Amino acid sequence: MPKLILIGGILDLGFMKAPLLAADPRLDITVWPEDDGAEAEIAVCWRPPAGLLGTMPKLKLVQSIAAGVDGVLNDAGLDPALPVARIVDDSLPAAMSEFVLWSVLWFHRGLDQVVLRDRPAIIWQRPPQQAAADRRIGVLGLGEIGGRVARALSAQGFAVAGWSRSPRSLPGIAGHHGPEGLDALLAESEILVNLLPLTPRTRGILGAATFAKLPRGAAVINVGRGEHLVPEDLIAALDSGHLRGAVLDVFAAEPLDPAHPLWTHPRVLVTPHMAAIASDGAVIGQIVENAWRVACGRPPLNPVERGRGY
Ligand code: NDP
Ligand code: OXD
Repeated sequence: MPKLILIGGILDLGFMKAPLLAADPRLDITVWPEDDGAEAEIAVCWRPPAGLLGTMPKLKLVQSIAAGVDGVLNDAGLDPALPVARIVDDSLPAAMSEFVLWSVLWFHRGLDQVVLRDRPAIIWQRPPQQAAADRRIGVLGLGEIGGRVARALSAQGFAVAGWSRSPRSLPGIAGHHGPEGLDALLAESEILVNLLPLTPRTRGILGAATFAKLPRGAAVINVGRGEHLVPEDLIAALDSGHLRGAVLDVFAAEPLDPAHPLWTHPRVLVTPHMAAIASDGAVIGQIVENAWRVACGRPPLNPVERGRGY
């Protein structure tokens, strides 16, 4: 079996050793930093320290334990020809659809006005209500997860538009694509949901220029990556009244610094990167399957297209 090393930059992945060995006792597993990875052939990673993978000369596969691969692809020393695989699991779009639906309802039903942290507690006042069909939602990213979320919102009756890099045709979803398609989507989005992967093109996309193109009173839900958001631009847009509120699940540095102003902003809900968590069975199963594939010289499950960056 190929030598497998567990690497977590901000999280010790040593806890995965026992379930991996339970799934297949023949696996040869070490944990970074006790092992420096000089002999490792498969690196199983969550946000490895920058530059580390480039120091492991025998790697045949980099396996992300997450759906997002930004944390491994931003390693300048990574051989461009090295295969990278991610987790694709049906539990992710299902869980993400629940989380986004809840966040959308928070704004759509005006709960953000009823449960505001900066208002006196005892006020009997109904916020205005409108039909789901009249609520326009824009979803950035129509991939494995974003596409399913867009369809779940549409099935709930919302007017949904989506944005992707290449043209995507999803039943009931108004499709936009490419840089030239973004402004049209933003102009129509009362609630903007971000489910893009983090790449050089999407970093900082939730910033002042994007917010200015949203209708006044729009809300933002960020479940992609923290680096998509420019926090000071969000706070400025909220404080000016241009944006109504935000639900934020992901942050550039996690856990979010206790002193960060987003924690206490009255129009922001912070959640701890919980929107969608792949089942242990899927993560362990895909790692074991890919270890065998490497052993047999076969391509991995769920490979990432290195050239496009996601
Ligand atoms: P996919 O790779 O399947 O889909 C990505 C989508 O984004 C595709 O539709 C793609 O377009 C589009 N896209 C990529 N780059 C651009 C661009 N420059 N302009 C326009 N559209 C672009 O990703 P998933 O749906 O599986 O996951 C999305 C992200 O969700 C992950 O990368 C991760 O960051 C995040 N995530 C967050 C979780 C959480 O708990 N908060 C849990 C799981 C994932 P095209 O269709 O043309 O390829
Ligand atoms: C993922 C995540 O990418 O947990 O899977 O964010």
